[in-house]
Amino acid sequence: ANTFALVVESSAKHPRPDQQFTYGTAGFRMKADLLDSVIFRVGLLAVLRSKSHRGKTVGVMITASHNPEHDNGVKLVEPLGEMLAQAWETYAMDLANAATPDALVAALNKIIAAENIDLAQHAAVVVARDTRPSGPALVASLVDGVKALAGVITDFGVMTTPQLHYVTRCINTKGTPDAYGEPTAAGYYKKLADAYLKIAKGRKPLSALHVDAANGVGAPALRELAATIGDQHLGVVIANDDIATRGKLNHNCGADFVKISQKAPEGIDLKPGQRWCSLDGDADRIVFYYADASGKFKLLDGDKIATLAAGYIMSLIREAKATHADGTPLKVGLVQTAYANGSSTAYVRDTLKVPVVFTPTGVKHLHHEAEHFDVGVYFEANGHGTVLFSKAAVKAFEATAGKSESERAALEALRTLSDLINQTVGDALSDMLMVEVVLLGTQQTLEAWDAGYTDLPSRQEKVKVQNRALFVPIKADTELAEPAGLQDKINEQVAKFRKGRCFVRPSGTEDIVRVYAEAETVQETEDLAYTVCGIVF
Ligand code: NG1
Ligand code: ZN
Repeated sequence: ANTFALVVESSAKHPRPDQQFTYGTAGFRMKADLLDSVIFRVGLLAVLRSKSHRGKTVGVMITASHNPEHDNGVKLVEPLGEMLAQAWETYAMDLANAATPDALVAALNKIIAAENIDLAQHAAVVVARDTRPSGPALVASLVDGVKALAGVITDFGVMTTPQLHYVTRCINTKGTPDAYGEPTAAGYYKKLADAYLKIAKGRKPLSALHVDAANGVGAPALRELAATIGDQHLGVVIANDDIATRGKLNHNCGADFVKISQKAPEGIDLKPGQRWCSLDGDADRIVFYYADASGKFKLLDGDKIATLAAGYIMSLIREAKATHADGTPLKVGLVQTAYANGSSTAYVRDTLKVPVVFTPTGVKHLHHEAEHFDVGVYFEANGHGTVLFSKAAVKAFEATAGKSESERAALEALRTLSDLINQTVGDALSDMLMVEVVLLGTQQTLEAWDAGYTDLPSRQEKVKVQNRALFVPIKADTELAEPAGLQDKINEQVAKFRKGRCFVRPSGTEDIVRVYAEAETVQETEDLAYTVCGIVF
């Protein structure tokens, strides 16, 4: 019998539009109505990936994050919650772009041969989706794909992206020394709440935190989390929590809107003295903000979160006198991208005295680099990031005895932080609690947190071009190798501005080219950004 008879039969129900698909910085992402065939084929790939991991469970998240509601997307998650291995991105594209049934079967056979896959091996897949109206039909396409290769699939319904990463890791580590928690949404809330309460109990609560949930999955998730924690220990007021009305998701609200437009979500009354934050559409990004005494909007973005976390954790390590067993210091490092504000980089290097490493855009790159440290703090300026603790660091926190009360308290705080902070992926809810814990510990206002350094004015623009594939970024996205000569023209402009910095790169999630500029003043920054947009266009 033909092994792939069911694949061929099912794939006919998911016809492929005449279009080239790319697995970019955030998986496959585009208009939702183009995704049916792609997601069916991702179902096939997920089964093969599970088989190649000897039956370990693989995760699939259906979301387009901060992008418009009519978009959707899909990302694969490895068994321990990491992002998909590079080679498999190519396989994903081979499958998605196979133009005929024969080509599809050939692409499957190629993967099976290259990865030495035993088709008789059991396969398990878990899926979750955000609140987009296109989600349920796409989950059905995925189920068809998984079943066409005889895999078993569990649907977790609506979840945040980090929750799906969490349950995937929990399932695969259950009953082992590396067990990560209960593989359910309730288990997730309990894990975060327990860790948060260990630190927050007995501390003077901060004022209420207003949360713009982008009218997305973060709203119900945060409500559950806050209920698990209890409002005597965490006062949250949720705004933009309408997930029922079409067209509201991410619309003039959410972390991306706030970061790019550098203003509060529309329709929100931001009063001086209030504490605010915004999540994005799948709750893996968060940015904070407030209005200063004069009412001016002030943003605390991913760079600010990273410096807050790095500074606090370093002070705890110092206090705890935690080192490796042989007495060598724990290596703390920070990972940024070209979008990090120049002032933040200078602050980390010169004031915090923490090494900074740069990677290309996209969290998979940052995550990978952060793993090289004992405490690796990584954040994109847009608010996506987390803190990774190496096994050696966790061991040091557990093995260090602590000679005084303050040493023991610092060690306990470090252990708790490693539970509170999502180790699989950037997580807005976990990051929110991390920030709260730091601010609780130091009883800081958002204003005091912001005082560490002053952002250089910055500006991000989008330029629609004929073919963005012609733009080839190099040097961690800070320069273009192609089109020939373009980088020289950009450099020529940058040289004219005080503290000027500008780079251009093709987006991995939208059909545009991004232009980022920084300079001494707002006016100069705008001039630089617009001049370079003109050159690119
Ligand atoms: P693209 O569209 O490739 O710039 C955006 C973000 C990335 C990352 C991905 C995934 C910026 C400038 N870019 O990628 O950092 O978060 O989306 O969501 O914020
Ligand atoms: Zn997101």
